[in-house]
Amino acid sequence: MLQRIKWPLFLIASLLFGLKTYIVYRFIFDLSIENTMQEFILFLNPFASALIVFSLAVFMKPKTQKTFIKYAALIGSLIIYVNLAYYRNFTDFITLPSLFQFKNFGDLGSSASALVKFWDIFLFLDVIIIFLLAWKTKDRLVKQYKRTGKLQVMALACSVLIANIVLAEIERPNLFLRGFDREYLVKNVGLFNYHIYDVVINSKTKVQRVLADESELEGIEEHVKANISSKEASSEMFGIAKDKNVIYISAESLQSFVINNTINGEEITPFLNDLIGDSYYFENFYQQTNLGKTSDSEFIVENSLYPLPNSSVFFTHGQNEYHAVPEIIKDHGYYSAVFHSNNKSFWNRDVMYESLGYDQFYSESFYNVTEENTIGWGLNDKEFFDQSIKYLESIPKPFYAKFITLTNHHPFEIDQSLANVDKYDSNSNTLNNYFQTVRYMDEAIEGFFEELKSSGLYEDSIIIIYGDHYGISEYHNKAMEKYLDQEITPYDNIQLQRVPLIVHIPGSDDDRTIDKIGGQIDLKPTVLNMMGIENDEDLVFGTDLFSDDRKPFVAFRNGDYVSDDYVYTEGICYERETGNEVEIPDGEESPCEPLKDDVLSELTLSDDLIYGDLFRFHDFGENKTTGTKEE
Ligand code: GP9
Ligand code: MN
Repeated sequence: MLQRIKWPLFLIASLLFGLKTYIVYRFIFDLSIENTMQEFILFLNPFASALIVFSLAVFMKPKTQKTFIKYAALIGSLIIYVNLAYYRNFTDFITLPSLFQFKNFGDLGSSASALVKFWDIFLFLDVIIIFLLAWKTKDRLVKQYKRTGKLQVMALACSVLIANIVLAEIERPNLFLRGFDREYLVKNVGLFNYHIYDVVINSKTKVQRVLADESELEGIEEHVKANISSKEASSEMFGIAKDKNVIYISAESLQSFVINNTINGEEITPFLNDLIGDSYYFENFYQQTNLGKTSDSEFIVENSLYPLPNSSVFFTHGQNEYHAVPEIIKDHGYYSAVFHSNNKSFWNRDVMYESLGYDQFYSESFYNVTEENTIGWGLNDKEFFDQSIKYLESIPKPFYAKFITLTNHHPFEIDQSLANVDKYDSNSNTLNNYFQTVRYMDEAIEGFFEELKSSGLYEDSIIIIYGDHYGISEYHNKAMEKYLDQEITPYDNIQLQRVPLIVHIPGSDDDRTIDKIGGQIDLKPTVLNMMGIENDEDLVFGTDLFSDDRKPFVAFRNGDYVSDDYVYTEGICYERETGNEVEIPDGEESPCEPLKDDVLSELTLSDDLIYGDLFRFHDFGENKTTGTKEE
């Protein structure tokens, strides 16, 4: 029978190994496949990787080819297998840094029986066949390739790989830039390309870190001292939330334009509108995220640093030293937890949350997620809050808890039986759908408030709700113009970056709508001040939103900014109040000019801090986090 086999060994190995890898992805790893395109990419990528590696054999002498193919198959299989053992324990893929965390392998060792199964031997079936073929067929399946033969083989391998990458990029735009999730990477480009990506990203990060030294910190410390920590925090709000639970709700894709607005005469967010009447509401509060979307908003809010320009900082700098709120408040007796029913490795959260000092992450595996209670990306928000309450009740008090909603996520599709407002009617399905999922989230948050009240947690808590980033991108401006019944200029694009910020303090009757400008970067100093935790030696780029002594601008990642008087975007200076372009007489400087450099230098300082992992050198003073303001 062996006599009948005529295909070259590298091709047979590619097919066998590719097929095995596909079977492992599809049936052994728990990768979620949502559509046929994803299914196809998952099928294609194992063959793409296998072909690229095994076809290198054509550049070798026949004898060496056999050795190369055999050991490439063996090593490749071992890589898959070690990942599988790791995955069985951590439901995640190996990262370069995790290889150096020996505690992980300790964990693996203690449960070896659960990780290694008898039938795993079948995962090496392809290797066994390849070894047998190499042995039994003598040199029949290997030959010396001519130049054109080599080129043809490589062209085939590269085309399959390119097809794979192009399809992956279509399925997940900016996959490599943003990283997203190890599961996404493996699903789209395969385990081996994921490992290459991981090694490149981590090496780049490590090199930057090694090259950085303490001296770089000076400029940053000076800037922060001169421009930020010298500002007075609000004395009126200082300590108002001392020893209270702090509950954050990160409201997915919630933009300010829906607040107090209607769709076909119906309020879109009736609950939030009511709540605003009983809370501090910041109506000129801007989202400042970049490629990392939700994770960027989390990063900004917890650290008061800017997101990175070219990557998701959660993904590329998840193991830096930070001085985030969860860590700071630990010394004040706080327990911290995040609640988010998505895969824990999405945005590298499982790694980053440790660096931020979170005590507990209630990710998808803590929830009962079924087809019936899923909307779009995962567990629907109502179930999410429902199922979270028992965990919230059980954690130590006072706590700092962050809830990240999911239902109001692009493409905002919802079963019509669950929709309590109409769809909009425009050329954009995204905008048309948006109102329904926003309403759903509004109802879910309302339900959560009720549950907080009935569990008795409400009175001892302050609740902060903010929109994480835009939901409707500029791409949908035509439809937006129709909905808002106005032309959308670059100025309006900036104004549409406003997201609601609601600070609700149960029992307080000093509630108002505040029109001062502010951004996500300001939340850390604001909240710490409310908690009565002084923060003088910290390195932050935001100032207390309740204070009148504030930094004069809200910066966006691309250098655009908003100040009290102006909105600067696309190189144009607008009056903030009117949205009119500022007329600049010939020879005079634009009034937007002076702040432009301040904005850029602040962004650069924040980047340097992250790239160099400079917090490791910063001296937080004697009372690193325990200082309390003198009365
Ligand atoms: C994913 C959720 C949504 O876990 O936070 O992420 P996004 O796509 O908005 O960044
Ligand atoms: Mn989001």
